Amino acid sequence: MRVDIFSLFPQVFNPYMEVSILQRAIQNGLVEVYSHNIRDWAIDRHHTTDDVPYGGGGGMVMKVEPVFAAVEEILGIPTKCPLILMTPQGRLFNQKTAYEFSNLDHLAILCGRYEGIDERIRENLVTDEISVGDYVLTGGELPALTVLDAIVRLIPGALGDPDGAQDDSHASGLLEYPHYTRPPEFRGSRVPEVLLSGHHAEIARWRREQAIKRTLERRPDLLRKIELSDKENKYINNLLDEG
Ligand code: JBZ
Repeated sequence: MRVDIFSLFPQVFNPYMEVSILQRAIQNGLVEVYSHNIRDWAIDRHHTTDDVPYGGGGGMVMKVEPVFAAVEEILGIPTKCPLILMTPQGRLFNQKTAYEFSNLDHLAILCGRYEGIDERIRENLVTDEISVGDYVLTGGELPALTVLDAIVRLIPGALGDPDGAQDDSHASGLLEYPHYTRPPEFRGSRVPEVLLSGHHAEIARWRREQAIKRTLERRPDLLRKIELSDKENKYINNLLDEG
């Protein structure tokens, strides 16, 4: 997979790409990531990438020409690969979208800055608009890294573990069960006995129940989106009856 990122701060991607899963995936040739500085395509003497809004008002607007020039030079005309704009106006990113993007051979991400981008970039260049959440950020760079991380770890072989991402929170639609490692007791607080029992079927059942319980307590909205067995639904009803 190839990912091209267009940004006014392309250097912020490097440190993260030099660590963790992303670094290994790049080293193993599973993904190539290129970050491009939009300013390199600003042709005026001051390399201007923003301008005042038509109609007045505060703030600056990202100019259309440098973005078009950058994207067209790197991706070609017409651009063949999806170009995702990171914007608070986009649809919310989730694991389903991460799976969809991870199946692409080539993906491009445009990071907004300033108060906004010239609407013609949206209308004529961008194919998809994504937000990572309902909070205020300064630019699309951190959202782009978030999306990149979520996608790359889904590429087969990106995680060392052959079971890959299947147990992760949200992969099953449930939050994860509680984890413990040694020692078995710490300041009087014990690891649940079932995990020390070596009884694999019991452990699997306990974990599934804990995942359901935790999701019910913290993210009941997620439970409405997934299919549970009759037994699991009974377990939920029991939890609800207990109050
Ligand atoms: C995003 C000005 O550029 C921005 C500002 C906020 C912002 C993004 C880009 S992308 N928030 C999000 O994903 O929620």
